[in-house]
Amino acid sequence: MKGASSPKVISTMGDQASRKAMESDLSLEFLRVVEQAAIACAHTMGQGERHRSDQAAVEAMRKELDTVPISGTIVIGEGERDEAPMLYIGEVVGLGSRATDTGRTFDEVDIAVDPLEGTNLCATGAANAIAVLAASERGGLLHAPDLYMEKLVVGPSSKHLVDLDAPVKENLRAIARSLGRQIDELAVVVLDRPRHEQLIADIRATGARIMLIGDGDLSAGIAAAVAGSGVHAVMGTGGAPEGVLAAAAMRCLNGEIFARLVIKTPEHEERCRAMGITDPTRVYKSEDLASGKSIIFAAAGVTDGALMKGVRFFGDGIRTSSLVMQTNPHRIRFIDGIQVYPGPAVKIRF
Ligand code: VTB
Repeated sequence: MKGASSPKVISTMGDQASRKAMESDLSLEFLRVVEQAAIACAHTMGQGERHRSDQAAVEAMRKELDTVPISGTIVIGEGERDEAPMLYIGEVVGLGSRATDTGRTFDEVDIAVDPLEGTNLCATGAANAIAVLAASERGGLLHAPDLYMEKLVVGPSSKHLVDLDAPVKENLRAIARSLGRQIDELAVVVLDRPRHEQLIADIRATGARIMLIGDGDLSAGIAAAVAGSGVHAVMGTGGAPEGVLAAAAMRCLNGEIFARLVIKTPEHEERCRAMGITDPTRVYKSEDLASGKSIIFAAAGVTDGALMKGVRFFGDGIRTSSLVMQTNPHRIRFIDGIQVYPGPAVKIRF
């Protein structure tokens, strides 16, 4: 019988086939997913309504994801099933989530999303809000609980020289040495939060420069892993789910995140156990948080940032700036895209 009751066809070809799918140009499919999320919430920029901004990004991302030829499972999303109507943990997305009788097979892909990283940034029109998605073959992204996570993010030259438990001074000395500069020539990004008072004092005591940010340690982490961005490290405590997304980006950029969950109560412990995390004191690196053989990472700028411009509405269309990366084949693409409005006299600027 045709229709909604037909069984959906999901590939069970195993790891290798799933990785092959990841190596095909799924990355460009994910590009349009983050582009659409970025455009939707960019319409709300500066309106002072963070929830509306987030909702716009979530709805657009969910809708676009359903056109991607995968059987995707959200492993990091907007919350548990009872907390979030869309993009909740465990939700199946993509063409494979729809009943089909075509016999077409879809590969199984795990997906981590942050449809709007920096809801406040978008709501106030501040820099560095991005729409983000990471994907891997099944099982390749840690199912992180929505807790805080201590993080240290650095680029390729410093990654073998720092330690999450080393004093701030030692880490900054090592980073400066690896980059061939003085400590007071470094710029460290820290979320501007009371919990970082001591960390900020410790960094200041070394003479290193600090960029305090209101939100968005994920885009700061990406910047830290890219030479020429003016960011040399990210330090401090932020969200664990975004730590997994940062790890996926590090896998592509050859940077490193060192991370440890902040577990303060028995309830936190229980949440970790429920997600299969047995050693709560573990220091994770990017290979642990995003262990997949094939990783894809896609981000689109919502507001202007260090690596991507924000969404621009120019009358004849919409211009977006995105970063799409993958490990297999290892490729980084900075993409400047234009969605053109219909009309006979449309003008495109270089
Ligand atoms: C936010 C956000 C970050 O962590 O700070 C959040 O800006 C958690 O911190 O980008 P608060 O509860 O203090 O706001 C991030 O989402 C990601 O790490």
